[in-house]
Amino acid sequence: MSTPILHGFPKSTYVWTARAALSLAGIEHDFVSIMPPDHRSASHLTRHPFGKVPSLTNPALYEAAAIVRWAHEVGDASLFPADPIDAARVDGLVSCVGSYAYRAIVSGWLFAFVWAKGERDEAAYEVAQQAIREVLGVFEAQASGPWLVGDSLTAADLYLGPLLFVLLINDDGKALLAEYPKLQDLVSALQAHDAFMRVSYLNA
Ligand SMILES: N[C@@H](CCC(=O)N[C@@H](CS)C(=O)NCC(=O)O)C(=O)O
Repeated sequence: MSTPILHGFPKSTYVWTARAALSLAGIEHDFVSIMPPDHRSASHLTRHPFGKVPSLTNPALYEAAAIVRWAHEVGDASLFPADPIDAARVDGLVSCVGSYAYRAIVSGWLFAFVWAKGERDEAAYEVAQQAIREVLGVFEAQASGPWLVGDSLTAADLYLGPLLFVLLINDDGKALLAEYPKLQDLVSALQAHDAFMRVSYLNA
């Protein structure tokens, strides 16, 4: 089989998730960096019809979930627990990252405030921080520690982990994370995981 090629923004959390799944599974891949607005180009739309990243070629797959699932099925790492209920819990947490955590941390905090220019609306910033607390509190309550489900790394950790690293960008984010000891332990466990860190957006 030809070498898989992953296309994406170097700093994307979802790209890190997908690359981490390949890396943990022992699937060598090439990474092709694309930057906005190229994710809307005709050539990228052939790879991802909704103009998002990540996408993979060899085999052609789009959406992080598809890439993570393929890595789990064909690679060396088990990213979903064998127990059906635990596997379903992983799916639930992955869905929560896409539906709630990404919005709170990336759209509602990083883009809206940390990277935004101009004077900050402090009341709105506090609301944004509170939205992160609401999401992280749910993950903290459910986490086994250090991993989210069970006693080993799963796809759920590969999804939430890159978002937790976003919080390390400044002191406010670090203070938020410090409120959640099990999630801090998750970050430490991931920091010690070579296959995860090797494809980190921190290296991009
Ligand atoms: N549902 C997608 C979401 C991926 C996603 O939102 N990627 C962001 C970068 S982190 C993106 O492509 N943003 C470009 C845009 O929304 O225009 C997945 O799970 O792969």
